[in-house]
Amino acid sequence: MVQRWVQTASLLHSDGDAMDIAVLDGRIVGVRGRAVDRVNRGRLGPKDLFGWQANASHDRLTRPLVREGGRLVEADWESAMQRIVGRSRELLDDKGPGSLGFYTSGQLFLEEYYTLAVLARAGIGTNHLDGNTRLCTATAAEALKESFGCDGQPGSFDDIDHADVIALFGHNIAETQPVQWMRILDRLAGTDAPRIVCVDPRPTPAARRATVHLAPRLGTNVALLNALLHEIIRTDRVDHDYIQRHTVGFEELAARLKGCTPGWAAGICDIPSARIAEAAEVLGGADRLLSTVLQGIYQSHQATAAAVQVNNVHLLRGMLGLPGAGVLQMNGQPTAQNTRECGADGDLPGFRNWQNDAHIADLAAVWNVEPATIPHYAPPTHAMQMFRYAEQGSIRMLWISATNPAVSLPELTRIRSILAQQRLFVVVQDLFLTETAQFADVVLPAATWGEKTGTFTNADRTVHLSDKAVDPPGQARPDLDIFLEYARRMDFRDKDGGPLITWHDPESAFEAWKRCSSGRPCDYTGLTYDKLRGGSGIQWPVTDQAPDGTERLYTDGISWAHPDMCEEYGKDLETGAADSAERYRSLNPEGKGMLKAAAYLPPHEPPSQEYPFQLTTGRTIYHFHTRTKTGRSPQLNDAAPDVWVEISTHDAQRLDLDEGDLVEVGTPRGALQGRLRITDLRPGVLFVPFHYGYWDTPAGSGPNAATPGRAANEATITDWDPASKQPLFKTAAAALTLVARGHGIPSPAPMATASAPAADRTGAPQEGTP
Ligand SMILES: Nc1nc2c(c(=O)[nH]1)N[C@H]1C(S)=C(S)[C@@H](COP(=O)(O)OP(=O)(O)OC[C@H]3O[C@@H](n4cnc5c(=O)[nH]c(N)nc54)[C@H](O)[C@@H]3O)O[C@H]1N2
Ligand SMILES: Nc1nc2c(c(=O)[nH]1)N[C@H]1C(S)=C(S)[C@@H](COP(=O)(O)OP(=O)(O)OC[C@H]3O[C@@H](n4cnc5c(=O)[nH]c(N)nc54)[C@H](O)[C@@H]3O)O[C@H]1N2
Ligand SMILES: [Mo]
Repeated sequence: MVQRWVQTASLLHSDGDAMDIAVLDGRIVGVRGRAVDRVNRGRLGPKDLFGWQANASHDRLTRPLVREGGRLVEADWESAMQRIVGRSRELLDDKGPGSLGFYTSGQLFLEEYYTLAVLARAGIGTNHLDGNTRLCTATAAEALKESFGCDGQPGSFDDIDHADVIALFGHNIAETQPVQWMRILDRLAGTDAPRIVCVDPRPTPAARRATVHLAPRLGTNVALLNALLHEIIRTDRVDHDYIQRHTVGFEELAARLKGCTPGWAAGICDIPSARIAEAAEVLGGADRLLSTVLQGIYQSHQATAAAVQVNNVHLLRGMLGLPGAGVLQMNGQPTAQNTRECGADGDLPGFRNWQNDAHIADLAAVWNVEPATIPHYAPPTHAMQMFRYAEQGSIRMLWISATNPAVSLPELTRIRSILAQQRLFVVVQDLFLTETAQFADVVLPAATWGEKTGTFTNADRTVHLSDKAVDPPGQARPDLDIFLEYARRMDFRDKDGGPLITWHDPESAFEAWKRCSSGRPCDYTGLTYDKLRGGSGIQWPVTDQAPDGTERLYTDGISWAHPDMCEEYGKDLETGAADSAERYRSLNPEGKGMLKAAAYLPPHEPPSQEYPFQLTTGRTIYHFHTRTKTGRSPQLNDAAPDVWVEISTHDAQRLDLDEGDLVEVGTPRGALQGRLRITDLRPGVLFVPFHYGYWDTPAGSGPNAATPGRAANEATITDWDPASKQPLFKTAAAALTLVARGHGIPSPAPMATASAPAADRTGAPQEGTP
């Protein structure tokens, strides 16, 4: 019997599926979907249904740990906080604010990010604050800034119900946002089924249902998109009136696309040119086009350049701001939007422009500090650069909250060696003794979803409240309380000598954030906790003029690209070189949508004789990231208990490999082992899920002599997109070697997903594969 239902939303993807937590005797005993909510109408995915069990896992951290004589030992909060504050003060005195770095998450709450942003930027005064959103949606943010001058999701999930064409670019939606996929399935089963265009080298469920499935060679998204744009312009499927009124850059884009014919792209992408033309025909013929973009673009070669070309399709066709016509530069993590808008990543709070002195002055006024207090001499440091600074020794303290870089960053041998350095003081704030926590000097036990209150915003700007349902285990504390406690102990002051941080709990933090967001695109001023209780989530901006929120942005042209308003002055998509305010003003004086071209450049690490495969990595429906939660849920763990390696029928046949064979995937960085799954994957490609680290193996924090590598990131490359600085997890060259025959042992891969065994195992190229 359930005693109470407590309102929340899912924290295991960016959908924001609204749900209630069932409470019995102070324990979580289940969840149910919230039928009133606009996002999911009561539906839930497998992780939503089973993931909550991790909260009550027996191995939750319940006390702080500190390193003594090389070992982590239990301590009380007083001594753990004293160590952190002591080291912070020492470093501030000896080396200055640039020696402290904060690496946070896309999984905390808005109130927590905002507090962290204020304490890091105005309290410590460091520029080194970023989120794991850098690995996740930095490209979404950058692409929105490049095209629309500002972050902020243009479209709405409701567009799925209205579109006549849905185009998925590098997005395995059936596995990563299953509830929105259910919505697409509803449409496909109805009388007015949309046509699907799917661009993905794997046979994802969406690819199997697509009108046109394009499986490009990895890292060639820009060539493909340029050909699609070329065809849309050649066949004059452009909305000239929209272009005239709402955009700049059309002539240059059209000129730079000269020669980008389907025939040209066919050679680069290794897709028949007729298939590219067919996709262009579907996109060009759409009356209401919805496009979604995710990691197959963001984590692949030329990430921002490719994501911007998807925006270009919509600007050219005037497909924005109407039911069914919109672009979703999708988020991945549940609260990634908040990391970005609160300035806990490489942005300033409220999408303020670090190069615009008026924005800095405005932020300084909100915080009551001098403008010079807020570092803005350079763009905020991105995560990959922070790890570089730690490697070189200029960052001496790294505070890692709610992320597990010892599994999720590229080239793990390097990451482990950075975290293991004596001179680097590492603080890890987590629920579990993760691979990363094992390198920490201080481990802080955190409360999580269901154990603390806060708000968060999904991929279509829907804000949900997540109420506390149960107490955290032992001495674990909400991240907000930890940050507030640190700020209090550090005694951060404003310019009048008052406390810098004036709030003390989630709701007062939310009210403080509302003041910071006022007048900015992500305006929360019309929201309150009360308004978010009981009914549906609400999409920002929420203001006096839009008290019930805003379903779609850009319903009447582009709103926030004006030079005085914009979040960024733009970058060169090929090199990442930043443009100046003057140049932005001269190119886009009235703040219109920007059509920006990018030439295709070949991937940096092409296959070679030694490394003949292209390696890509990603997800399965049953697991979330490094599995700290889903690996502790029996149903989810059993559904995908160990790593595997996907290969095409064609390559398996050629190399005489069979399902279940144990193979090693090696790159110049490192290697991992897994059992083979033979699928309808594009020939020449290997796929490895990145979920499997070491916490549940005898090796603990990394591979050792007895345990071979199994994390995908043993093999990935230290390289990033020049514009968004997002690391490349989806394009590396790799070698494959047989370790042992499977002799009938199947691979542990799920059977009914993108990992499904190939329909035809004869090795003949499949219909639909290039
Ligand atoms: N079940 C589950 N759901 C999740 C998550 C999870 O861990 N598990 N995580 C959440 C988060 S944080 C994120 S960021 C999202 C990610 O969601 P997705 O982006 O949908 O997931 P991925 O599997 O990373 O990558 C998507 C697809 O990109 C394709 N791809 C690889 N390389 C290329 C390329 O060069 N070009 C193209 N066009 N495609 C390519 C892959 O074949 C893969 O099918 O999922 C969110 N939802
Ligand atoms: N090869 C490869 N690597 C990838 C990707 C890929 O596709 N391929 N995808 C990248 C992407 S998109 C992402 S988003 C990242 C994800 O990478 P990570 O962020 O490293 O992955 P998680 O396992 O989600 O780590 C979150 C941590 O926060 C802890 N946690 C959960 N809730 C709370 C809380 O309330 N408070 C605190 N303090 N801790 C909490 C969890 O226990 C967990 O240890 O991985 C990236 N890495
Ligand atoms: Mo992500």
